[in-house]
Amino acid sequence: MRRKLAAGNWKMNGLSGDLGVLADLAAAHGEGDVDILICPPHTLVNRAAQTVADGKIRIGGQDCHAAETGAHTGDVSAAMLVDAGAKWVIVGHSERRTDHDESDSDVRNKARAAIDAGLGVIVCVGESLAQREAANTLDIIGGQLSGSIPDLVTGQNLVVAYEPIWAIGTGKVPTTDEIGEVHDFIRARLERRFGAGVARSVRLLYGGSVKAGNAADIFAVSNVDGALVGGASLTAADFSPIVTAL
Ligand code: G2H
Repeated sequence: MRRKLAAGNWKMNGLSGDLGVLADLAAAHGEGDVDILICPPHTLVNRAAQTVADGKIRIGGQDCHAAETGAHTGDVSAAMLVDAGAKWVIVGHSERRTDHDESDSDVRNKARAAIDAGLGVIVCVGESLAQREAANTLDIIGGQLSGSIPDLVTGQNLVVAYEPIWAIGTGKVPTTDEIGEVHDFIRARLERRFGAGVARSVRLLYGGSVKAGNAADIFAVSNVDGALVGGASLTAADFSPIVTAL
């Protein structure tokens, strides 16, 4: 049985004074059966991890470099995230793919480095509006899955997040049928490549304008095991009802 996962992606938001959200979430959901992961900006990873030590909330990074060390000004390695207390890292978010020109093979190398360092990886995939309108969604997702996921994953260290680019931060959300079609496809592709055991265990998250008002409908879709939440993960008031809906 896959455990449900509510993951918050704070993106480039959050100062140390905002970490009270973690205590609020722990107080509200400390005994629940939903895994909670918060991915703050790198500057807060260590302090966030210390804040939730011994609790059930986990802390993750939003990206890592594929190299272990070296002359990469401004970058952070997977080992650095581990050292700071992270357990997971997001790789291949569409904002990284777009803003930093990251290719599938870049994402795959980052994911490999993260797993080698002992992190779990949340690999993001998603189509643009033009690709959906051209009926290319499944081809695009299939290509991203093949290109971005390294061979060494297990059911425990891989999570896949389906985030249609056109739904990110826009308030637009695919229909539940559209989400279900893509999630079923992702599960089938994982089974074809990694076998039924791994595919059955990998958690599939939906991401893109998830809010308290639409979470329950999204979570009722088959093969949706949770959500990767951006804007609505910044406050406990917004995120807590999403956790409860799982
Ligand atoms: C999609 C999501 C979080 P938001 O990027 O990864 O952000 O919930 O703000 O659309």
